[in-house]
Amino acid sequence: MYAQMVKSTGKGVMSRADMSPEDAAFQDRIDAGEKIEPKDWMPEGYRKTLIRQIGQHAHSEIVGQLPEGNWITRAPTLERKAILLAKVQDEAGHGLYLYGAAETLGISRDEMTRMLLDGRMKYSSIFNYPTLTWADMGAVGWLVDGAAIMNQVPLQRTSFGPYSRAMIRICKEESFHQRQGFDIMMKMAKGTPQQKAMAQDALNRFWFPSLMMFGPSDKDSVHSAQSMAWRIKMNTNDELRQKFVDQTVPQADYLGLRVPDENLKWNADKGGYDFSEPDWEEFFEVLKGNGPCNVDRLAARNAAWDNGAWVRDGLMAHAEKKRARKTAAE
Ligand code: BYC
Repeated sequence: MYAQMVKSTGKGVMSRADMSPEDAAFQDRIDAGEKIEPKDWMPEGYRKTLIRQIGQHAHSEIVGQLPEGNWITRAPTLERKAILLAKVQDEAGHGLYLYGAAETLGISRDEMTRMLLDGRMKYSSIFNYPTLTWADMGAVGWLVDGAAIMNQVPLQRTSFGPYSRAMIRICKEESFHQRQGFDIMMKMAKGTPQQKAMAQDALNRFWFPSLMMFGPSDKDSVHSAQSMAWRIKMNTNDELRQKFVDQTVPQADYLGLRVPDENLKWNADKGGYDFSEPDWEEFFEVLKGNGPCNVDRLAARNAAWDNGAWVRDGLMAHAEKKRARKTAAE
């Protein structure tokens, strides 16, 4: 059985012997590659893990609009502005599909939002880094969306139906995002020496934070083993990180840029690059709220929530009036 073959990383996997008959029947469905739909029976841990992961993913899409939104008014041309605006709007859409998928598990979007705003739910560490120059728009599209795609393409086959269907559409749009980022990098890297230096600087700052997006190393990953047994995750964090490095280094070479890692070296035996681990201490500090932009990001989301209260109240009052009118007419 697939579930029993999964190597235990961090926390282990529930063994067959410890499973209730319902748990075992559920695991059989997962092992047979069946999709789980919202009204199907599911273990509480499966439901909670999905709410945590899909909710965190949705929040990442929403908070992820902030570092790029920062550059919409300062894009260098009208065309770049229109493209960036469309990309940022796509991220809002991704957040909405994902909140919708999580809501099928019995939690409301309002509740998830409250949990983001008071720090009970996370969003991706990457969005706690600032976007300082226009070249950062290139690096974010190329590296951040590139890492997101690497993680999300396998999630199209994840076991929970609504999540896997949301990922199919999201991945199509992410491919466009990554290409627009690479296109900005190409223009900058092949431009003036000053533009090339900006592109290199953006790569220097975004390289290791992008590697952190895949989560802690497998030995420190708390959820990977059980999430893989349930086919919520299809790969370990380290597997995806390695694939990302192997895909991205030749792209940096093509741009004529240098990946900021002295230990980066092709390893013919493993058929992939050896590379330095990110600074995990920094990663866990960012997760605790101590990254360069954590305070700003949460302040911006809290302000958006507070400033939008009148819109939500107005919509609720309108819906209530409509309902009352309909009841009176019946
Ligand atoms: N940032 O046991 P682990 C995007 C937490 S792209 C923050 O390995 P898991 C976008 C983890 O939650 C980004 N927290 O966890 C791109 C756990 O803490 P809790 C969004 C992280 O869940 C461009 C603890 O560390 N993509 O949206 O098995 C533009 C232990 O980790 C991070 C997704 O969310 C991190 N980087 O694996 C706009 C993809 N890494 O919850 C938007 C879906 C780990 O126990 N998510 N943690 O307190 C996943 O694939 C998995 O959740 C992860 C982590 C690979 C991220």
